[in-house]
Amino acid sequence: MRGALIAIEGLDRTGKTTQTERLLAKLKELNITHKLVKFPKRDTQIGKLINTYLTEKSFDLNDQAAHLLFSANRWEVIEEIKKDLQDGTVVILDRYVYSGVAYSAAKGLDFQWCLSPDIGLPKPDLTIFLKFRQSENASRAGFGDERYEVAEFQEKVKHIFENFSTNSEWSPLYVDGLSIDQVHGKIWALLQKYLGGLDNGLQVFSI
Ligand code: FDM
Repeated sequence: MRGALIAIEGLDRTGKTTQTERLLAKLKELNITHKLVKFPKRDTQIGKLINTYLTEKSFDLNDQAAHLLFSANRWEVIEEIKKDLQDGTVVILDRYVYSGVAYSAAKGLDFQWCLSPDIGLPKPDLTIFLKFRQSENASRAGFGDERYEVAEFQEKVKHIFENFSTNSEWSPLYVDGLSIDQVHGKIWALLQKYLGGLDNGLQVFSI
């Protein structure tokens, strides 16, 4: 039996990181072998460049080059993730291919072009997409610190994320008006059937 690949996606400040932390604490409490990979993974060579790009406005890259770096950042760690899955570890991804496509396509790059470098990467068994009915995330604490945290841009990203809503593994979760505990409860309920190990192979992203 292999471990499940679970992605948590969402716009900035939808509570993704808080929820991921809650989820990890619960998995630990239940002794379920698990691992978190947060993309961009900022501690690799490529990840360091991405971090500079995101935090220093003077570090200019064209949109295509930036996009390919984000994808390369996934490819550089994918073998390790696959090995963990084979060993039965549940791997939680905080952002993945969907963020990659949505943020770059929101800048005006072609959607299919954006997906191309990620073709062949494993598809999550479940993707939980945290979202607001209203564009409430712009008012949340900390918003505006990094390159992409501009309300108008976030609206575009949100719109492009919706292209994935017909994917079979996609589970949108509205967080408006819900407490951290309530959102956690919903995430936990969605995860149940993936925690005991899976015997099917991993699917991959394709055009
Ligand atoms: N982001 C993230 C991208 O533009 N492309 C990607 O492939 C990924 C994984 O990086 F604004 C953007 C999304 C976000 C920024 O992400 C940093 P975190 O989750 O805020 O660290």
